[in-house]
Amino acid sequence: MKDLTPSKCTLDSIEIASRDEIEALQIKRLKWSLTHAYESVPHYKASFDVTGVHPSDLKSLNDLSKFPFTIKQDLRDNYPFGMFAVPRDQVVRVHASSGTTGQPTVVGYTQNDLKNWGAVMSRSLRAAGLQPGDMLHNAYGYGLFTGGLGVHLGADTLGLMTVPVSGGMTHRQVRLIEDFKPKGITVTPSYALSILDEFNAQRLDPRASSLETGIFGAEPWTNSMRKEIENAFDMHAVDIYGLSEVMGPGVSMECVETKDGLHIWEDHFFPEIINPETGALVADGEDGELVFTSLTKEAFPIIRYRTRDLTRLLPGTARSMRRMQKVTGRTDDMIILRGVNVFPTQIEECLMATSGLSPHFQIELSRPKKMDQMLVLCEVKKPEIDEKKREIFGRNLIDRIKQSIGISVAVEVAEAGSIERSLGKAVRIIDKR
Ligand code: DLL
Repeated sequence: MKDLTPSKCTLDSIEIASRDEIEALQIKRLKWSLTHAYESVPHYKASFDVTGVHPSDLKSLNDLSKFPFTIKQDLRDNYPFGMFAVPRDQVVRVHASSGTTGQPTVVGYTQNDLKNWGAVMSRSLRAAGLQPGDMLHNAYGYGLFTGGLGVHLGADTLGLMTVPVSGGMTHRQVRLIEDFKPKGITVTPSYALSILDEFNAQRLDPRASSLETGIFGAEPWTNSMRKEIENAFDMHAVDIYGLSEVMGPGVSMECVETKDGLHIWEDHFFPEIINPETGALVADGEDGELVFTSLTKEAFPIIRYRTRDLTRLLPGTARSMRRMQKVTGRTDDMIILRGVNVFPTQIEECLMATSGLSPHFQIELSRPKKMDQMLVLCEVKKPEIDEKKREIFGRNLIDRIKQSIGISVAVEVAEAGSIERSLGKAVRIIDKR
């Protein structure tokens, strides 16, 4: 793999500013953001008033913890445009969540918001080793989902040549990578695996492709998966995080030179970590739920939004801004199996460490005889593996899960290609309880 470390002189000065400078900017912007939300969004006025706080109570960054949280239900209750803080005619773009688990949530952007999104997203692409003039294959879905258009905006800002292929038609994805020879790819890690399968199906060597860096996010993935993808394509694999309520992709980004967690673009998004049960703030370095407050957003300011994503905050390394560790999972994806907390990423770790199995998997939960049971559905890596061998691989996985997570599960090892392939975010859990 080539060294893609960006030259320091290409970075925005704030990326390598002192902590004092960053915090001075944050407090100034935070005061503006709280006031803007309070004065322009009835929901925030009501929730601040009920809690007995006013934007003028914010004297230091620590005072933010006095302000009330915002949760997904608040956004649903204000569907579609009730949380917008500017007149409708200043909103130049909307995005929305899929709404598969209830009322969709709608977010909006002013012209200035798009400019800022383009700036943080462009920073993220540069952190992955891309430079103006490079070509990017963008396989995140275009549409209401923020992935495709968000990345595209950053790529335009940085000056990349973007191939806006979106998700799906995997055969064509491989064709375009072979013919156009992009340097970078933006895609969910699970869909990257489907593209990898297609390379193999077409008897093309993915390591010989032009790809040098891949920017993977929108779903949790492990360091074991990073190794798998890096080896398969002979390229760097870095993590990108974001959520539509806060902006979209580009809230935080891993740097290609360190790959040690994601630097949060703290000049636009202020992070906190709380205990998900009590809501109390926890110190940097401790695990908990990530909470974000936007510092510059005009159309859709968001105050202390509970992301439900679990991680911890760490000091800066490649950049001055704090890092968040790779997200382990969401509070709502946590499976409690006979008293043990389990995340799909832990199953992924075990699967990747078991030889003979492909990285595609799903988890089926059922409750026969009032006891929760977990069945891990996976498949062999290579075609034409006989049943006896499949049984051995399955047993190995059962043992590994028992040893490392401490739970007893059932495993079904199917033929290669049997597990449903992802075209975007993978569906990991099938809950039949
Ligand atoms: O997934 C935005 C995005 C697009 C991020 C492309 C990165 C790349 P939503 O659809 O609103 O937005 O989903 C947000 O996805 O709260 C996390 O649970 C999860 N998620 C996003 N990025 C990561 C990541 C986009 N790198 C939700 N690791 C978030 C783990 C992630 N989970």
